[in-house]
Amino acid sequence: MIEFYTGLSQTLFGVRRCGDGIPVLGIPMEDTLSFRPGTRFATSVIRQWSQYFEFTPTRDLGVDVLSRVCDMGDVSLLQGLPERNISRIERVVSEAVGRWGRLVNIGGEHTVSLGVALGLRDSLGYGAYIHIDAHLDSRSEWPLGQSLSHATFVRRLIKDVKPELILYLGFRSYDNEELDFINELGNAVALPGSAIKSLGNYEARALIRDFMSTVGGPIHVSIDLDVLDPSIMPGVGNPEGNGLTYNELLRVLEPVLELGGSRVGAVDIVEYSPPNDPNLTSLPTVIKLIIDVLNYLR
Ligand SMILES: [Mn+2]
Repeated sequence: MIEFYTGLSQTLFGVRRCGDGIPVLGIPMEDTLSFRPGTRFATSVIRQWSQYFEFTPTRDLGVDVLSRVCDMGDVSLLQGLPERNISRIERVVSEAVGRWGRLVNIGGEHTVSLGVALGLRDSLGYGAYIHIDAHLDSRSEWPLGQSLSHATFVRRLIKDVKPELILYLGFRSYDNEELDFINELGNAVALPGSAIKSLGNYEARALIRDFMSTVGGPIHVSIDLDVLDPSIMPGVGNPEGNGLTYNELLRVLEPVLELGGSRVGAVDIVEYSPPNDPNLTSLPTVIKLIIDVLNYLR
């Protein structure tokens, strides 16, 4: 029995509530911030607007995407208690992947991925953490004095969950402290956004195949929407210039999900911030990404 399951007026794309199928879980946690607030509103806005979109993925794989999806609703959270909220997320995710084998999560702030990682580990074990983001989120403290936040949680994830492999994709903004930390890990690879832009699709797939061939356990993919360029994704808390186009994101995301196959245990799509999204300009891209992720999952 899922413990923190809440009621829904509208489900994502009008799909049924879980149920059978690939579960989608809303995690509207927003307890830590360094800049513009608003991610707590993402799940309700995405659910409401998704009613009015066609369900067409970028690539037709012959799959009726939404027929195999169900909506779990949102995790019920406390305000301003990140440690307790992470524990709640851990318990819900652990039960969900135990029952369904996989889970797609809609944030909320990026820190939710720590709770997802813990829940996945508890239930199925943990292989790789794949962090697709403009930032590395690997500071020891940020804001200074705060060791658990959206800018530090990867450090905590690595310490607590001990992934076999950590793959950072698409970063273009960092502190030297983070680069030093990553260089010392020994099991981490960091591919900046500039590299993804200059690779061909075939080269990107070959690289990702090499990285992922070393991993046995479940794969956790975490997508911070600010990896995309602010021209198509202004609706984030911490926008960063010269980001990926949507097709450049798919250049790495498609092989990650296809080569990961049934090993992909969780995909998080986080940091959408409706109050920072003028005319909800970013929302069609957020919705396309959710459909594409569900399409590639096997
Ligand atoms: Mn992030």
